[in-house]
Amino acid sequence: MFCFQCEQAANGGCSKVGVCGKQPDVAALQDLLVYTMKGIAFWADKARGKGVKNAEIDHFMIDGLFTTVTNVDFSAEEVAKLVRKGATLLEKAQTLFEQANGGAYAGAVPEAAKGFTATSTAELVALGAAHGVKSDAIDADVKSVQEIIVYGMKGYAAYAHHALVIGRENDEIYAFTHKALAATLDLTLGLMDFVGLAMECGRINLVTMELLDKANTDSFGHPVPTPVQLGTKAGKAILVSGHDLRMLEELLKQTEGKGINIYTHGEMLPAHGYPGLKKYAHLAGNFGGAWQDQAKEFVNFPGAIIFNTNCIQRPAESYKDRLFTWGLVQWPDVKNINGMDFAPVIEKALALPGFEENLGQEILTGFGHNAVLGVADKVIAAVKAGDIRHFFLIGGCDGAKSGRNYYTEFAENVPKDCVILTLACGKYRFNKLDFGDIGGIPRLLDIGQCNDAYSAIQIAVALAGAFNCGVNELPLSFILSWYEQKAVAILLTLLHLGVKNIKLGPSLPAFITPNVLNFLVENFNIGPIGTAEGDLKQILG
Ligand code: FSO
Ligand code: SF4
Repeated sequence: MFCFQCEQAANGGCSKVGVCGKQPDVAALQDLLVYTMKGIAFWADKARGKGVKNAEIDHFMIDGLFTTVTNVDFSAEEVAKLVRKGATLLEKAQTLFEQANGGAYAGAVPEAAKGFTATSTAELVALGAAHGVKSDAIDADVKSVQEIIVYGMKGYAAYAHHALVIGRENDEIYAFTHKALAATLDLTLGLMDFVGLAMECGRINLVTMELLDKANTDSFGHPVPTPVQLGTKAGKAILVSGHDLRMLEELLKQTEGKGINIYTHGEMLPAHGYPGLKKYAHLAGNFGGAWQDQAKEFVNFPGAIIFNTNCIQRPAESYKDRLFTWGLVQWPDVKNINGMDFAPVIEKALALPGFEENLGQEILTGFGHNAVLGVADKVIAAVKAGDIRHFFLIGGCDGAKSGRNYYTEFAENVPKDCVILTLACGKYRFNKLDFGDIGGIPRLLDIGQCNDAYSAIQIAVALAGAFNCGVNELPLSFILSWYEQKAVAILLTLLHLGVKNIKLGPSLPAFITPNVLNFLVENFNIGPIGTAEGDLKQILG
């Protein structure tokens, strides 16, 4: 195996077993899934060129890409099932094209688009091992940008999937997915073609985040500033981890009046701010820290636990029997709920002791674009009066590697006349600290999940409009932490929007070659984080 798609990649790439826990057979099957999707894309893109498309194929690409995101699917059997389905959809896509074309394709067909006959899991693993990231002999810089695009697509596929659960989709996302995956098979394309596609991938992620924002806010209302309880309430308990709000809503409905309290974990924290979710009195509070602490924290959760997206880690034996996954998330031997019937989770929670009443600290969430722009006049006046000197967006993913204390130190050292905007699970590095307020405006504003980068962009664009300048001229700095592929998608969105001077850490991606890094530095002045003190000094002059 070889995988270097996330920040914790060992020594430039995991080659024996994933630091995340991904086994070589699963890695090979995920590589084969991506390879198969490239083949599907070859035909689907051409079929679209003839005016023909197919919803099953489009949806499969979203599911397949999301499945290969870090910490989503660790089950060889489940990934193998998707590969088999992919092989039949490849044939379907080819047939669609040939029917529309009135005959076979006249040009050269790349190997990936020819399909395969292997079906047993062992055969598929062997085939996948021959089609890994490093299997094609192409220029290292081209490969680097191709991987950036594929990871960006994996990132927005997660968001497209959440939107689809709510019944929202956008054909532009599918069209680009086919076009860009097919492009990775086109040997006539050069480095700058892929750079162009990478920027377009950033735009498509913006389109996807907007789609999801609309799906979420139309369904549950706009988030409002909301205190969230970090202690526990007496009663049975279910912990929900992940990003999917529709799944949480369904669980809230099914547990109403049963004496079960629902707690959020990790990226579910912002759910408390949505009127359509906070109206459930048994949405009780937030439990634990960021995803990488789950194995030690879940031991102490006396109820059922369910993951509706990444980031799942190898479960400890002590809580494995009360752990569930939902939808595409899979861990071998952990029960998966496929669909919206949560009876097994509820039954498990009722059989467990639950919590005693032990209320604790409260923290605030719910500062989406609607809430922040609702008080824009106050914010703008505070900036004009010199009460707010600078905004720092300190956000992104948390992770296990050392060096992430930087973000805590940075937030702690932000001067009192500056405001911190945050989003995604990176906030757990500092969201329990008391930052106070500036004239009633909290100094720490939790915008939401990683996909709520859409909100952050709306806020930045509105501020730029109010001050009649570009986003780069605003007193606003982006201090980002990355871990997995959604962060790649968001970074591409910021680059597509022309955002400069981003500081990125805790380390730079292993899939970026020195030449590609130079390109990013020259064009966007993106740079690695240094020390909190040094970076703050440099930014504030
Ligand atoms: Fe974090 Fe995990 Fe939201 Fe990621 S929980 S690391 S960028 O999945 O998606 O922020
Ligand atoms: Fe390694 Fe990350 Fe790939 Fe897992 S996803 S195998 S940790 S690079």
